[in-house]
Amino acid sequence: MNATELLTVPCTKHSTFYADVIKGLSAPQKYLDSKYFYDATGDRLFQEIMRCEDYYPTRCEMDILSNQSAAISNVLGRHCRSFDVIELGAGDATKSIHLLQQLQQQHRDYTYYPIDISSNVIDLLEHTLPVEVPGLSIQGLNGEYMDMLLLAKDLSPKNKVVLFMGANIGNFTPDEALQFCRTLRAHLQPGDLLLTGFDLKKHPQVILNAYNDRQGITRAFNLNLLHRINRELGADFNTQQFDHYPMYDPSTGACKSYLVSKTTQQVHIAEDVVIGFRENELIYMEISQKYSLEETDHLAFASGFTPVARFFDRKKWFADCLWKA
Ligand code: AVI
Repeated sequence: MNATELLTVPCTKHSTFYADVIKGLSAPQKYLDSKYFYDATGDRLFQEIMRCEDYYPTRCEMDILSNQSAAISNVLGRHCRSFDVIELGAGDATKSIHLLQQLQQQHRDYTYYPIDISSNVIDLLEHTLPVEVPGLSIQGLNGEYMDMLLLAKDLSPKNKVVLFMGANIGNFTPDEALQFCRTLRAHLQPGDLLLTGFDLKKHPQVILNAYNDRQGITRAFNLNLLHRINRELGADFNTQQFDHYPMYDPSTGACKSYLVSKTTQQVHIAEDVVIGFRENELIYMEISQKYSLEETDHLAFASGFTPVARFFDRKKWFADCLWKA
């Protein structure tokens, strides 16, 4: 290794990823933070999940946006005369593009501010969206949601329509979701609007199947985090010694994914940390919280918003809820 290489080798032990992994795997109930699912392989697997038959939320929300964008933009216009659109975690904007196109057709004068933690995502959106939505004014914001919201407020005094789609709110526990919505409300002006995608409570088997798809993609998605720890933190997880175990509790709406250690085993991380697993010991991986409509309204009021409209897919499995600050 030469001097230049030495400078470019990431110091894993000082990374937040390392600290979070060690903290999670040393807790009495072991856990890993689901935000770490999304490395390059995780992104690809998540794209596959969204296309797979058993995982319905993406198709449901696409049904709403592709068929009801005209209705959504009319309601936005009724509640707010002039606004900019901000999207939290814009990704590839495949759903929101329908709304952006509709707003263009209605000659609304707005700027679209996609916010994403990935600069690649922002670069791609800035290049591709103006082609797909001719005339679109777009300014990507690369960073944390709340910091970028403040920046967008500085960039333009207009009211904001904030999009938080894709059932991402479900990856918070109900308490975290309340805290998140309260913080969001504190960053908005009276009259701003928030459109949030909620996956609704439905037949428990349908929900469980979505997180235990027959092709095993969700299983691979969960196990990929162990592979990622091996790759990036020099660990030696044997992923064949872990099972994917999702469970859904219809009484609380919590769908939780775990990995189960199939045997008593030890895993080494970054050479000097040893994590012991008992047979059948769990690693808590992710929550995907499901909501009733009453619960979405309750969340709105408890965080200082007023619910103003809801848009459903044909099956009424998913709701995009519009709240006013
Ligand atoms: C990103 N998020 C809304 C997905 C969900 O449904 O909770 C992540 C996911 N995990 C497994 N499948 C999909």
